[in-house]
Amino acid sequence: MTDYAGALDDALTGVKELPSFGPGAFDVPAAYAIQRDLVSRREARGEKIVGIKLGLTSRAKMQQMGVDEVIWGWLTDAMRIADGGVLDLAPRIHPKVEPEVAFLVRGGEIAAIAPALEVIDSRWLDFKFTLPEVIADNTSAAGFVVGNWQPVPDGVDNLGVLLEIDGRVVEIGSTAAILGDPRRAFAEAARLYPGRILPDESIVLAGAATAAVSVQPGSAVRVSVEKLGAARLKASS
Ligand code: OOG
Ligand code: MG
Repeated sequence: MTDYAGALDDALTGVKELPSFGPGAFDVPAAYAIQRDLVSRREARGEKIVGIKLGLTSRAKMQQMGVDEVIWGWLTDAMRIADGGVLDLAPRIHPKVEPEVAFLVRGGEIAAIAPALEVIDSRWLDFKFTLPEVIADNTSAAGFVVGNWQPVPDGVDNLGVLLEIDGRVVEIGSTAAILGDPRRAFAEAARLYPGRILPDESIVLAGAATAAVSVQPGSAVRVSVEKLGAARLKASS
């Protein structure tokens, strides 16, 4: 049997793309088992799980990626980039950024919200994959930035979202794009999480509000979410 987790881990650590195996190679339950195996390899290298991310919670992303189901993956401490910090492009294949919101978990509930940026970097060739393949690849997770945590303001279901690169607006959206309300993404995360109890201090990324945009060397990336503020990163040159 093909060692899919090994092949994906080699693609990750070797910074090389893996061609899709095509439809029917493995199904969604098998994909989550491969994902778990892949992330266990990262844990064996010392990474700690700090939360989970949802993917394909917006129509823009479903259309961009050609798949139509909410998916989820793991976030580790090694993926975190400080707000305003540097995204090292050396270990990346073809990174893209997307605007998100993040939730902080306490007592199984939303304790705080923050504007966030996700860096995705599919290990699949040209970002082309089947639904099980993107799940197996830990839903393309590669990095994330969380802005300032704050109490959830009234009404987060229709906040304006801007993605800017080098001061130019490249994507405009609304938090309404995230399952109608990003809090719904949080409920989905709690439903999907093994055992259904998200540990305290977990971070949940709700999913992108717009399509993702490629990152170029030296680019300054900023996401701003109405009422919540901004989160930033700078790509290495
Ligand atoms: C899959 C990851 C999707 C999102 O926010 O929708 C995702 C991909 O687009 O490669 O993170
Ligand atoms: Mg995302």
